[in-house]
Amino acid sequence: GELGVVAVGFSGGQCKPGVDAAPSALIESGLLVQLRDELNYKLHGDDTVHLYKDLVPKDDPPFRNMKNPKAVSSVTERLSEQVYSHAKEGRMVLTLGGDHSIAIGTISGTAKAIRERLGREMAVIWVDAHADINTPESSGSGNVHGMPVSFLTGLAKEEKPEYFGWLKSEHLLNLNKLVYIGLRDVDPGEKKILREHGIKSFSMFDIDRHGIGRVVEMALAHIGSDTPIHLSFDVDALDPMWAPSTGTPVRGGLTLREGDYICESVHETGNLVAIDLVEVNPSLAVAENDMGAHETVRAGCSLVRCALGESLL
Ligand code: DIR
Ligand code: MN
Ligand code: MN
Ligand code: MN
Repeated sequence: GELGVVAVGFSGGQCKPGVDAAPSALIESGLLVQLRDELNYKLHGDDTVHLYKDLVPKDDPPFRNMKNPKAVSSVTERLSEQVYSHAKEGRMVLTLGGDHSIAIGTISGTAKAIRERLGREMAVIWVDAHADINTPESSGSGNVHGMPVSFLTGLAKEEKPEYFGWLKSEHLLNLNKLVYIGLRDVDPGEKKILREHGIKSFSMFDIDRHGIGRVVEMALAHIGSDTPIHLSFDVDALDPMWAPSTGTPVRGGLTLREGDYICESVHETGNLVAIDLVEVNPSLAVAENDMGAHETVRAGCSLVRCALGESLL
């Protein structure tokens, strides 16, 4: 198939440097070559890592409690157009982040393209230790990587174009088309939002209770067959044993096999239209073991290959 690749070296949605180096690390470890030579994808785009330096303003004071609001807004606006231009041609889109704020760009871009091409609303499977559904007002950190889902679903709204006001109805995701897997560190304000809107969520508790096979089955049943799926995978969904090099690791997470299984199952539906891999931060290796970064990059590559069909026999 045809694969649009967008490498996004952006870290402004949170405060730790290094997550902007992830796309290079993933590409240098051979991911794109494997997708081309082993999984037979025709790659569109390039292995240039987009840094969007021209879009990051010198002066970017907090707005409604958000940190780096203009930078995140203008980078995701540009990214939204890039992803849209791949998806409207019918290409699968792979975005290599970057922190999870970039999903404001990727999901808005595919949502718009799928509406135009297929007249359909797509679904999102958000695999993460965190719900990333804070509004600017409910967020304790002010980091926009904890808010993308609230902007993408219209729970957070802003008129000013330089502060996400560029997001229009065609970019948005229906709350009943959103499913979480892997949650285990959800803020009180986010729990209230999940509850009040009845958002479908499978926490680590659900995975322990039912097993990953049943959880994925229930998640896909909620979405419905024949619905285009955007998979947004935060590597911190994995247990730090498998993915230690990430900004906000939370113990008690998915095994690499469980993560790969989610990706394989989504591939198997035939409905995958886009995948994001985010929050790999190669500079955050564990003190006593500098294999951490290498292992995290390897885990990220495995997830992407599984989503793109590596496990098919
Ligand atoms: C926290 C952490 N809920 C926040 N979020 C993270 O800052 O809003 N998301 N780490 O990946
Ligand atoms: Mn490019
Ligand atoms: Mn997370
Ligand atoms: Mn996240």
